[in-house]
Amino acid sequence: MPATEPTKIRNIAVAGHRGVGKTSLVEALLFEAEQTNRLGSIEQGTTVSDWDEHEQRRGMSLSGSLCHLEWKDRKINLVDTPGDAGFQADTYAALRVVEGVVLVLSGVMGVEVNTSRVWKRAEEQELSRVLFVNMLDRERADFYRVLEAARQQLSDRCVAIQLPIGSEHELTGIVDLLHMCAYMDPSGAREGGPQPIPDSMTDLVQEHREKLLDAVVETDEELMGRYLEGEELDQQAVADALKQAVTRDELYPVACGVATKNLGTTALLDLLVEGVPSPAKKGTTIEFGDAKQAVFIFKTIADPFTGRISCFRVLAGPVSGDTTLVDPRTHAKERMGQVLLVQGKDSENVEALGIGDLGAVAKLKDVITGDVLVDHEVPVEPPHIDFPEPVMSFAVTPKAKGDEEKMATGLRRLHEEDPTLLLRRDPQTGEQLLSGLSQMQVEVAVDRLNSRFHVEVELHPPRVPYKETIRKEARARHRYKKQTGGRGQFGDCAIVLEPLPAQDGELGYEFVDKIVGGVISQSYRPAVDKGVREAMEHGELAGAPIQGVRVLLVDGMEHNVDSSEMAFKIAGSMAFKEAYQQADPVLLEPIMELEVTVPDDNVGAVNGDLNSRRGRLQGMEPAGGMTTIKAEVPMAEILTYSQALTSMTGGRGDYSMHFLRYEEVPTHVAQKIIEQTKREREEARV
Ligand SMILES: Nc1nc2c(ncn2[C@@H]2O[C@H](COP(=O)(O)OP(=O)(O)OP(=O)(O)O)[C@@H](O)[C@H]2O)c(=O)[nH]1
Ligand SMILES: [Mg+2]
Repeated sequence: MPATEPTKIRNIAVAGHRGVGKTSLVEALLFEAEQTNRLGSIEQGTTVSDWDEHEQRRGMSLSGSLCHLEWKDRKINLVDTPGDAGFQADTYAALRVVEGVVLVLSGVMGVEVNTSRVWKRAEEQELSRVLFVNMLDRERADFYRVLEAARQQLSDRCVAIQLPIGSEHELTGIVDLLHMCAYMDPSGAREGGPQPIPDSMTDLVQEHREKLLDAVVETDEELMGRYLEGEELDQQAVADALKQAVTRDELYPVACGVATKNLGTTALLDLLVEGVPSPAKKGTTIEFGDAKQAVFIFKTIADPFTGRISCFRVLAGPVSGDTTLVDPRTHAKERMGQVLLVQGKDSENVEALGIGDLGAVAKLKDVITGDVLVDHEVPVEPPHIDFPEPVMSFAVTPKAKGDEEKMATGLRRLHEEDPTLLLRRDPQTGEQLLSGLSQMQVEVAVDRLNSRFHVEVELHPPRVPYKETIRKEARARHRYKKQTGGRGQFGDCAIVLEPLPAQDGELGYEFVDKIVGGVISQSYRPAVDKGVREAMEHGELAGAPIQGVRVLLVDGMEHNVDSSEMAFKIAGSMAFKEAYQQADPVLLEPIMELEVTVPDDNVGAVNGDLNSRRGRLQGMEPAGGMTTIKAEVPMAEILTYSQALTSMTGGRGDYSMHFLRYEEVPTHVAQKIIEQTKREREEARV
């Protein structure tokens, strides 16, 4: 099979909030395009893209999944991405290898937190966007309400390109406003050909067809002229202008349907082919110098049996099997043994993949997600994917003694799959800490350790990543001196600490050399900085790292025989500790942005509970019998929220949270943490 021409490829990420039907939609698209023979379901664990046993057990996507289909002589690559906040690494990576995004929304819930997050990312990457309002068969679903919400909250350039016929359980089909035809509900079978638009829809269709035409011609002057002169615009001219507008991010068509019934897939596939740019048209921003062959690795699967599988996008090519490429990051040669076409968990060998295509390769040696491989070493800067920082840490221990190494190896492999999952040793307590974006992400990692690497581990209560900072200026001088027998030690420095305001929400550190007259030699000054940095790793209050400090080195003294870097490092460290105590040190805690969706009846109880967790209510949005509550809550108070929410709502509530910023811990709470740290330190000492 020859490589597909870039003009004939469409690369699409299917993204959106948790549980809006992305995987079901991908399943329906594959089925409609006759790539599969039956429509799998989440409930039965039979979808192509949620193939992992943990995904099937939990009924949700946990990682990105690559699929492909053919439609009207075009190859459409689909990356089904997870909607849950804990698994966003794959979503963000997928957005680097596509030209377009199908943003799926629930017809009941409309624009949700992750809808907006994905939108923002897509905007940053200048990706073409199509919205798909799903679940229109559900009670309280309302296409027009969701369309309005998208126009208000995402962009007023969102415009309906399809309309539902009927609503909720009386939904019978959809209208394609571009081709002016209808598709009737196939109830899970293949969709069948276009039908005439039912008479009952005439007025609505006319109104929205006009809005669509207005929006399209507004982006095309020539077409606008013809339109204003009253010319009947032909189908092709409108479709062409629409595609240009979508390519330039000037228009966001809003499609609709019911994924689980396979309703709306024909019109959506047509739209992806006609309305979304190919790699030839939009291309990639990832650098590959003058390489003739180049690939970008956007996903790694750590399989204990087949070894590592790396999913890639071809930047320059074609790239065929048996090619050797080089990774400029490691300078290692990497053999692309067999190039694979991926369909969920299945793959088949292909001779070659052309520019813009997505595929995979097994058993590369040292390649990680984010690497660019090239045919000869060119100085390329691999793109920065900007993965979210892990925010939650749990201590982990293997259940069986002696499994430490096995646990660490397994977790390292899982980190290759998901860069937001980190294992590190707490230098203070010696514990192994597993950090991630959410409790569920860490729990899934534990499940996978067991099923794939056969290590059973225990998770201990998560630790809150406190920080410390100062509120006022302070000065201290320390002399470190040992001058008895043999070579002595002498270092003396005076430093001033000042609060350093956060930049872009990040607290930093600055060291400023203010020495005049050479009272300390140039060569010893960096040692003071080093000593200060060491002291800042563990603050006095809770052993947390200190940030948001500017240190001025203002004075000091040296001894022409006994001074050394070591002596100045110790002097710097001691001076810092002394000054720190006088600088009004305070404890900072992470604040999470929480979004809880609960049945209307539970709103009172949930709000009351959030209040007792020091939560601050930011807003409430009722939609279709459920209310979404937005609040800011300290991470420390919400570490074990899932059980509480389940018991308050009888299992009908759902929540997601993201790290927002650091804030000062209120005094009465801080006091308890400081005392607790003190006790732990004393216990550690005995
Ligand atoms: N009634 C109805 N249910 C749907 C529809 N689409 C999906 N569902 C159901 O909604 C649930 C979630 O569907 P998924 O396809 O897993 O949603 P997702 O967006 O992939 O979820 P995550 O990957 O976990 O973010 C499943 O129970 C589906 O059967 C729809 O159009 N109508
Ligand atoms: Mg999914």
